[in-house]
Amino acid sequence: MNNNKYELLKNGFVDEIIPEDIDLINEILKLKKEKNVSLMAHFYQNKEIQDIADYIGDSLALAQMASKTKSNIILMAGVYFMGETIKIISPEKKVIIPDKNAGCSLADSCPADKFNEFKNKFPNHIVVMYVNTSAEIKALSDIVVTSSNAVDIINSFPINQDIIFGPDKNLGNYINGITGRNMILWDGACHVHEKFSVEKIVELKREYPEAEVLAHPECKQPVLLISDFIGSTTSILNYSKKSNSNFFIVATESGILHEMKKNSPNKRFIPAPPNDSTCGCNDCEYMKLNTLKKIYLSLKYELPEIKIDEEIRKKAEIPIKRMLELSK
Ligand code: CIZ
Repeated sequence: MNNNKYELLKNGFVDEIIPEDIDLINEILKLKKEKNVSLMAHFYQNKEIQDIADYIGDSLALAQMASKTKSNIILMAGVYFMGETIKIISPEKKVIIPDKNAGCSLADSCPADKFNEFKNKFPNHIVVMYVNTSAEIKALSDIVVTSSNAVDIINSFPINQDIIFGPDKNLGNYINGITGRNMILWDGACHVHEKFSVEKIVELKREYPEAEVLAHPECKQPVLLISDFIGSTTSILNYSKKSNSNFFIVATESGILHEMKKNSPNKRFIPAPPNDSTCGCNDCEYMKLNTLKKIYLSLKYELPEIKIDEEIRKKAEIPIKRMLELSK
């Protein structure tokens, strides 16, 4: 077996032939215990990953959990910026991810050099950045927000405070509408949330008039306008538990449906369809790069590990800690 780190990670994840009859779940649980690892899984992961995680949640809840856990190693099953966020606030911990290629179209839509030029045009504005960004972008920000706390955090600033918000223009527009602000928006978007088809959702509503449409604020405005409830993954989940309705059309990444069904087994959930698919659901291909096999090998070799330049990490920690402080 070749244990050279470069060889193991040639493709951004550990690739090794494993016996066909291996019980991956059992092996993962054993390694997790032996090495005292916390396995964190985002709501958008495949259900078999969610089912073996120590914690499942949105990026805010996972970052909060990670800073409290006693484990020395955290395996973040999500996308790269989520692992980076955990490493920024818990630098003493080893943070590993199953596949380094699990990126985020939204984070990629905001490169640090271009954003810095943009920011310099508005010297009197504070920079409020959505968590879906690189460590370099967080280092250029005054405060980080997630979709769970964005409205409250922005409302905590005086109404005349000038704000740059990024990278998601749909979320930014939605927050501008709710808070009565006129934040300057970076022109970025999430390729999953942008794709929901308002026509197909309306068709479904015609077929099932009793169904409520639940949408994430990263969706485009026409989808938000026909929704019964708009919120972060956690808010959508909580809404579906409390609502008197028994039927929901869900306009966010379809991984969240697993937790929704677990919490409300007698209710019906269907994914809102995107405009370019026949399968009728909307998956993030980056989130879905994580597999049980990659998790097993990642735990075995403690690779790939997230490393961040210390100067950038220290700068990026300030706006995240500000957010965590305001979200207690
Ligand atoms: O912040 C997160 O975890 C994401 C990407 C979405 C949400 O609404 O929870």
